[in-house]
Amino acid sequence: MSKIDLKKAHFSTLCVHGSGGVDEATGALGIPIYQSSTFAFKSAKHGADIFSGVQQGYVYTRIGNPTQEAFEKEMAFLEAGEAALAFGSGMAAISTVVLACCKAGDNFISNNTLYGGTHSLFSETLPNYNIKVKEVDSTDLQNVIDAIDEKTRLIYIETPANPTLAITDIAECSKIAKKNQIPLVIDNTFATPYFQRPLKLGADIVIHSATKYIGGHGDTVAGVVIGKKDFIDKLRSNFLRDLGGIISPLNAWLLVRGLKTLAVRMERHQLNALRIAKFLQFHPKISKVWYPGLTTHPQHETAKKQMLGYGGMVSFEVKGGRKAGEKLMNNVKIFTLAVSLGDVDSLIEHPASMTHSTYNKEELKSAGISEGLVRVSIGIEDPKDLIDDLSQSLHKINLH
Ligand code: LCS
Repeated sequence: MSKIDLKKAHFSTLCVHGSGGVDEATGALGIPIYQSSTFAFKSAKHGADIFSGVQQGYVYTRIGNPTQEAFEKEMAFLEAGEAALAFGSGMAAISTVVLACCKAGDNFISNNTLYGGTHSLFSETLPNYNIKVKEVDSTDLQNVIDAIDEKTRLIYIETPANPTLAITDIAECSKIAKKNQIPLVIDNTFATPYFQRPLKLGADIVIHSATKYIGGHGDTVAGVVIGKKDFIDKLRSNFLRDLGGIISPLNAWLLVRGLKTLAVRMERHQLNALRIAKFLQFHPKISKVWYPGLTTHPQHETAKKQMLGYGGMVSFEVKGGRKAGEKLMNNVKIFTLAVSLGDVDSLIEHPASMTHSTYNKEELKSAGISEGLVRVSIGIEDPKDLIDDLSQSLHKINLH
């Protein structure tokens, strides 16, 4: 039990202490990994009472587990939500939320620049069940308004978007959602609650791929949903129970550990990313840089209004297009050529052929993902070493 009044604690304190205090039974400082699939009932009546909801208690790890609960409790605090529910991946979280909100015949709206897996779920898998998506450019909210009809059940926005870092105005979008009584979901993976709290801006549900900054160390795949208690209870007791996309106790424990350093990691990611974005912006072999913290970013003003910082993701175009980009990716030494993001290690990848290969040519074009676009996830290494690494690799590109 924690002696701290967590409702009054500030963000960094919540990162360290938000999952609970010292274990009462053993004095263990950290939450134990409750690696158990099932939980014993004290009597037949006790078991029946838990099943019928008369008593609270653990039953089976697909429905709940103390280690998962510690992570969920902490994420609810950090996102300023009532409750949270952990999943085995970001995709499990996203698919479960959409299925909880939409049924056959319904549609939902999303932005048109999404993680490739999310785009594939929305545009290929869900239509097979007669749930249709309308992907629109939500940097202009008139497109969202125009797309709403009587069958629209959800607005789903990734902001900043993967990989172009396009920003949607959350507060304005929430006004549209509220007027039409449609829940607004924000994928907050890129910003993390350290830099952006969508629920405070009027969103109803927040989703994370916890694989990224929440875990932070590239050793866990996980997802989490934060929102109103009624919605989270329904998600757990109906949809997670039936669809089964749960997180393991070990992975929940890794996330609790990762969260302890979220605030300090995000500060360093941002510091490094801004330096690298500025270095790239003035490099003669780079034609364009996307980073919400640069005044040249098309939605910089919206980012400034709704974010407390701009995060650790940078995308850019190398002069010489795809071939030059490949040369850059093949010659870096500190950056690892790999997908995923948000790790302490710096990563580099090519969205059009990797994370966003689920987009066809027209979709890539409308999402603003060119063949020459390179995405970097800036880690917490020394910024000078990272700049030197990009510099030596860019030097190897011959534009003539
Ligand atoms: N949302 C965003 C914004 C993402 O970037 C990803 C994964 C997901 C959801 C899905 O989460 P997962 O199931 O992987 O935990 N993004 C990836 C990326 O850019 N590279 O590899 C995965």
